[in-house]
Amino acid sequence: MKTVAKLFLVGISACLVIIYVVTMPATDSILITLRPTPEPKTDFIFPNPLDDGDVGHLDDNHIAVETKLQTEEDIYHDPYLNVKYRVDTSVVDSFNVKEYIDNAAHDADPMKLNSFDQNRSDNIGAFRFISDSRHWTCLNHKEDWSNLPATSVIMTFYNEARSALLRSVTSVLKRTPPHLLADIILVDDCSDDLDLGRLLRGLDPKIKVLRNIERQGLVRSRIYGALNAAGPILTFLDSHIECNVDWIEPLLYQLTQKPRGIVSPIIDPIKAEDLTYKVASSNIKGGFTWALHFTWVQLTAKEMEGRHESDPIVTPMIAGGLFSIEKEWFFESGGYDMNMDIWGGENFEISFKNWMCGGYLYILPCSRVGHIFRKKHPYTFPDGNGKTYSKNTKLVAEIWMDDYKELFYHNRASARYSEIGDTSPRLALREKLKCNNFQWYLDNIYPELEIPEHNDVTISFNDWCLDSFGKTDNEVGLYKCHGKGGNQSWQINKSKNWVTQEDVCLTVRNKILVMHRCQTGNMHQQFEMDEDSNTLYNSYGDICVNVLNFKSRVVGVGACNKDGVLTTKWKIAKV
Ligand code: LR7
Ligand code: MN
Repeated sequence: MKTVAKLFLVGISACLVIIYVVTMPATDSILITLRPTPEPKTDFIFPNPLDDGDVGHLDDNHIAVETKLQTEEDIYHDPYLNVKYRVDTSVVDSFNVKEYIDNAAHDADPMKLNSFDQNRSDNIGAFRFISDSRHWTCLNHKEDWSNLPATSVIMTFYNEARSALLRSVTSVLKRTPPHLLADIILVDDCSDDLDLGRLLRGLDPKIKVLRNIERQGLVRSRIYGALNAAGPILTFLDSHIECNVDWIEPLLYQLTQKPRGIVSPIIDPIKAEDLTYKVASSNIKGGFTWALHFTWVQLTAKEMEGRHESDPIVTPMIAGGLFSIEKEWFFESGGYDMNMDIWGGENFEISFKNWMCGGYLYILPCSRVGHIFRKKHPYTFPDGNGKTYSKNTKLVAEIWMDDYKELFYHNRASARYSEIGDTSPRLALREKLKCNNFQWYLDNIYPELEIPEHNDVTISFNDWCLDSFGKTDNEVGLYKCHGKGGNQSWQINKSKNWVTQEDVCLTVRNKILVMHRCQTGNMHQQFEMDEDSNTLYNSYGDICVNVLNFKSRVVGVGACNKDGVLTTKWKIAKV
């Protein structure tokens, strides 16, 4: 492990970094007086992070002890603390919460800088009480927690809202037993605000603040943090989270039982619009699409059989931001792929690698951490978001997915042209760790993942091809066949009757055709190719895809008169 760590050190030294190490004297503690526990509430709603909708109701078995914060008024008139900032600043000796938060950059639009409501975040302040979202049986755990290893907590951040970062750190300090917390490594990924990270040294002597003098992205920042971590366990967290009660013990305990692997808490959603803390279902796991998009998926019927809500969830993927791993295994298994920039992709590589190379991934429902889910990135990507994501996921496909990389390219055509540099060191790692192949992963870890046929085709009429023009929710039309695939290349999914490009489906909308996100069961997206008559049929409307006006290249749906002239006969050909 030492040589691997050294290799990383050599790599990271190229990234030019400055280290601020804590020299603050020990402050007593930042504990504040606990308020009395309100009566449990039973009307919490499960949000499904997959679609941000509510998919069920929390039953009486969950320990919900938080009053819901709904409106601005609720925040100001919190019955337990009648101050703007909900932390007793007098007990944080060297740290002035109000000054720290007030001196952050703000915009007139509170959603602008962070893609979540910064004012509400500021008003909550350094700490708040949140629903204890665990199932009640988690309280009766049988594991012996008396001899657990300590963890280092690593948080990297770029232009995070001060109040959110502060609350993330405070929740770690207050909800982690001190003997289980080796240190907190904050890696400032070259944020504009120099004080954002470094002032937090004043919070607690366990905090180390490192700062990149050039933005590196979360992968290289996390490695840098890991190299400076003192504990035998590494716990990575995003910088806008709130740890819940007893969050760390189940993670650490599991790693003592089975050291080579990765454990994640259930990630409870904190809503970006109002910062309310929601309770996530414990019956979902991480999955992905062939375009390498992370998704949440329901556990299969087989997995649900005899399942208890507090049982570990065996997951094909982790979301990526919140997990614990033994430091030794993290480095032995190659850390992260240092070629990945800014954001995205690293969760695929660490997930595939762990399963394929002798590790495992569990989500532990008795460990809960809240995370602010937002709808868009608040920050810029130096090379653009799409290009960066293509590059990072292409590294995953080329290194870990064997021939299945072709499926990835079919679904993310732009990645074919991404420059990814030399993959040989990572391929050598795969050799060295004697990893199973991707087929093994699919068969054993994610057998229910549908494997679409490779059937890139053009759908044409008199040398004019059906063309999506590369846009979603926009009219599909005809364009002279150019033979280059791209927006004229279609996949026909025979089991779902979808006609797709990447993750979007040909969809009937008001008699015309558009591309729209594929939705299982959406009848407007189901087409059958009638091979005798060469018509494209939508059984729901009993209608066919027709050229409506050849002159203006308008395509839509209309009558199916399969023998007559009304219905367009399409030619399907391999690209
Ligand atoms: O250049 C950057 N440098 C950074 O240090 C860009 C980001 N970051 C930091 C950032 O401040 C944050 O703390 O990296 C962290 C993750 O960035 P987010 O919060 O913008 O990402 P996310 O929550 O949208 O994305 C999820 O997927 C990412 C893929 O690269 C990472 O794995 C995130 O950690 C991950 N977050 C979670 O798993 C939380 C649950 C979300 C889901 C699903
Ligand atoms: Mn995040």
